Amino acid sequence: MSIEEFHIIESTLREGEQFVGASFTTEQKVEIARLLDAFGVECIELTSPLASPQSYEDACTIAGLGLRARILTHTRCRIEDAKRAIDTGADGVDVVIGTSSMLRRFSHGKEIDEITDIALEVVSYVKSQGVEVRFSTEDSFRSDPADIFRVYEAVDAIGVNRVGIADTVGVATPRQVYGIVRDLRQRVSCDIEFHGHNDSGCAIANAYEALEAGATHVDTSILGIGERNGITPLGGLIARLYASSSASVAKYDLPLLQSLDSTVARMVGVDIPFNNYITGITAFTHKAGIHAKAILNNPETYEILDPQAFGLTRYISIAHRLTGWNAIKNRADQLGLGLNDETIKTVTAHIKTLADEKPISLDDVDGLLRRWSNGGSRE
Ligand code: HCA
Ligand code: CU
Repeated sequence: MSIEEFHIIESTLREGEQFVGASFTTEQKVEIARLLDAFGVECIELTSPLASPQSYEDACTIAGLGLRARILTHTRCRIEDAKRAIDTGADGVDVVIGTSSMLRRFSHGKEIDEITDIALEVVSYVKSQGVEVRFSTEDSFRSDPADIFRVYEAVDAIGVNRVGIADTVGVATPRQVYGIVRDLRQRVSCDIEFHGHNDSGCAIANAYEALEAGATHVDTSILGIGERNGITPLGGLIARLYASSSASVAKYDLPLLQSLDSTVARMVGVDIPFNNYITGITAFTHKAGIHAKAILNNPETYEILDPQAFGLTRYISIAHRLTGWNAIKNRADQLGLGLNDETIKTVTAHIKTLADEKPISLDDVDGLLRRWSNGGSRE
């Protein structure tokens, strides 16, 4: 299966609403949904319409916006829930049930046979209403693979649109994800979705491995927001996919990532992390002299992501002790100062000495360069 064929299920309006700082108003949900649609995600997942009366109203509103993206609701695997979800007018219902021994014991108390019966009942009901249906098992990686494969095969046999594997607790490694999705790919003919939490920092790698193993859909949220420290971030997944094949993400309006990240950061009251994929303030900043020199010659030396593709620009930091004369020369040229290489090297040495004494700014560097160009010196 080619990794070019994936679909993003953007769950900021479902998993993201489970982030502790998130409490979106209707207007905010509509703004996020429209932005995601403009970006080009294939599906938008919404909070269960049973969560609250407003959640139901908002699901109806978003389903009625006429967006290009498919609108999916998310519910427990129960007929009453599925009915209410269908009432919203959404394109699909994503149902989920816990299959790990822990969830079976401490959550719903059901055995696998019973879970299979319920799954079959709910899947066939949603299908009979002409609506798309996905069946997923919560905590898939702490479930017995034989158990979950049995349920997946049963719902596949009656025509479920998609089955989902969920790393609910962020415990899975990329190799485990690859293994389970590859095995599942051989057992079912329907689409396969992966949903991965980021507790141990593997959410992007796990989503990527799921796609490599034949998954067709991956769940994301903006900035990765969700329960605890969240899930696969949209921007991080895009960075990973772009790094392997920029053509694979050409279907998305990449410069919109910046507005998606900053809009949601503002709404949930956080800053975009400085080291965030693509939109972090330092994502395209280069510092050491050796890096700066190479970047000035050819940005691909130290960049696998082209900032321009995301509507962003790179920045070369030169006011510090690690600076190099090529970067200083480039700055002198920017300022229109015709300094020869020898002088540039002398100024660079002064900058390094000065930076050893105290933090310096670009203004300090510019001042030094100007003084030298006027025939002066450091003093
Ligand atoms: C939840 C759990 C979930 C569901 C994932 C899915 C998880 O409902 O909060 O529907 O595939 O991580 O298991 O987000
Ligand atoms: Cu989750």
